Amino acid sequence: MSLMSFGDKSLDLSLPHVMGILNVTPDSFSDGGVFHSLDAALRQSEKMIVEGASIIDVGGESTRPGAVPVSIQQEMDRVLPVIEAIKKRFDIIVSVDTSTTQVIREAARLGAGLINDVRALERDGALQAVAETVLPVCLMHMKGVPQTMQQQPDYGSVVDDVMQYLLSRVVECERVGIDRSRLILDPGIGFGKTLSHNLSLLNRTSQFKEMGFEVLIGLSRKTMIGDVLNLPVDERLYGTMGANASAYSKGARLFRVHDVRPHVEMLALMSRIEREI
Ligand code: 7PJ
Repeated sequence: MSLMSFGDKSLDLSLPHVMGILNVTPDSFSDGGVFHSLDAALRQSEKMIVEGASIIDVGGESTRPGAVPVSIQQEMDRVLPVIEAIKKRFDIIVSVDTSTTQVIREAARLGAGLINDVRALERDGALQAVAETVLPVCLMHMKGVPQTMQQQPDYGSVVDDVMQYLLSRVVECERVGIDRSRLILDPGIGFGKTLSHNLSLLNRTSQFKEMGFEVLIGLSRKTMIGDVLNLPVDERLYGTMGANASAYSKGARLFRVHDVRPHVEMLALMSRIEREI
């Protein structure tokens, strides 16, 4: 057992867990933003819960390459009613995919169980906002900003650079009183990385785990899958599952995906085989 507390619930992170993606942006690239309305968001949440998701990740800011920034008020209006409605209706951990201090505060108040920040709490006040809760936080690495991050990203050694960055954010978290037992690390697949960078990071997933942190991987339907297979976004499920299976075998235990049931079933087999001696 390796229990981590997510607000009012806990997960055993010796087992794999699926985090279902719930985009509440009008421009979400792979689901066309069809879950913009509260009703549709609740239906999609219920589907993912029935399919075995352990966490629903609610995001109101598109961070796809080239996406335009969203105002704080817009993000609050999109995300908070959805979090509140899911917590009222279902017995599930809700994660909030945000970098915005006000959203972190309000989401925590409404019962969110995880703060998922693609900017690793770099925005003003974000560290403090998380420190004022008891929630875990996923620190993701991104090089640059979404508008321009895919324009010739460059590293000395991508694995070392990403590791060093995340460890520097761990130090900042500890400085404000966020214990390292609350931290989850994510190499940030597709965030300021070439295909080769993404593949190297996945190949070395175990290095992040060996630093003593739980690892979350988000690669569902991303460009790297399309680049390897030469397939459009709606045909990337099998590739996504292969890459996530690899990450599982290298120690990742949290998987942020669009397609919940296929991953729950794949990971159930991966996990059973690993545990049978
Ligand atoms: C990630 C994320 C990821 C974490 C997005 C997309 C882009 N959060 N939010 N890790 N990606 N922790 O889903 O294509 O990789 S948004």
